[in-house]
Amino acid sequence: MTIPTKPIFFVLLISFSVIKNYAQTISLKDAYKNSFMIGTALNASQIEERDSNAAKIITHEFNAITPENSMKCEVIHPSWNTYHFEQADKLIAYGNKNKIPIMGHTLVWHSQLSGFVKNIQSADSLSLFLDQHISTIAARYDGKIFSWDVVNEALNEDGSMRNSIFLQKLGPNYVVDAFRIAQKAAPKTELYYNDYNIEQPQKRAGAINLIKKIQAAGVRIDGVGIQGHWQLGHVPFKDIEESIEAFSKLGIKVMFTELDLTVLPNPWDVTTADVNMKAENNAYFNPYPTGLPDSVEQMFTKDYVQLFALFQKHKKDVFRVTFWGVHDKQSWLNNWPIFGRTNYPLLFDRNYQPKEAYYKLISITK
Ligand code: 9MR
Repeated sequence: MTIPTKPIFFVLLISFSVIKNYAQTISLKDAYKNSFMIGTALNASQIEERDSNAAKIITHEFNAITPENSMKCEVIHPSWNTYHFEQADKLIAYGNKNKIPIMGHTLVWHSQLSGFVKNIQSADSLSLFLDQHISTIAARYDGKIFSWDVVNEALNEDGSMRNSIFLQKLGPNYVVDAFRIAQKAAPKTELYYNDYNIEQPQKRAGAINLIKKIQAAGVRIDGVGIQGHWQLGHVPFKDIEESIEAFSKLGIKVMFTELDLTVLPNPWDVTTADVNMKAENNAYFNPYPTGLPDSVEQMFTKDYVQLFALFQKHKKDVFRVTFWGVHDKQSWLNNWPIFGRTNYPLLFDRNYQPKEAYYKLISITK
């Protein structure tokens, strides 16, 4: 046996101590069990347990799972009267086997719509689609999943209704109609409105109006999901706190449903999660292709700690916090708004190792 040279010896020592610490650490879900659920989004390979490293993290850390894409229209309902339930059914089986509640995502969204929906011309046909799509899918999974994001991203930044195909053809009441259809098809499933930037005052006011409108129509809405795609150094803590207070006053659950913190420069002045906005890659916009500098990692830890301290402060009203992915390598933020960057937005790194922020989020609960 050769004696390891010093650097290798230290690398081994450090990695053993990280593994040892991780094995000894209680999980996120246990650390926060008296506060709120801790969830993650799963991609298709994770649902099918083809990602064995992620599989261990998922069952150890999380007590809520959201399909990142498997229940979206283009996957589950590719053409009129044709449904592909395979991926969603696998998710149900995975949730049952591991006893993890499933948060359905999403029934009505202008993005990732199937081609046939985009080509619908008449209001009558679109209304038929809305009814059939929601009734069929929501009824199939009623009692099998915990909740649905019934409508996703129906608002503009100024709080007005987004000019989607649904608004254009059906008018602003389509949101109330969607919840009405869902409540009939899925009496045992919680029903939520989900959107990004609704912590920001103008858009928040729009969301509050929308929720009040659903309630005034006598239709059930159980919660609101603030997505939480935020940027390092610019987390809007004050807006987040005011939103928890304002939304919970409506008598509904408040959740953070797609949490991640991008550490990369933003090509625009605005914070957005609009998947239609894209920019070109270059070295300026991809500054950390081989690793995150310590100084940035420290800011990252600090922002996450401040955020979870805020969630903890409002644990009476915060029902769930879900990360948008298990580890950095799978994050949508590597490819949006610029394709092919190296981003570091989650608590587990590209090698499935927990970051310092992970340990700190657990230690602040003690
Ligand atoms: O994470 C999802 C990514 O894999 C898809 O390519 C993308 C396409 O629209 O959607 C991502 O998830 C989105 C979510 O469904 C709704 N809010 C914004 C999320 C990030 O784009």
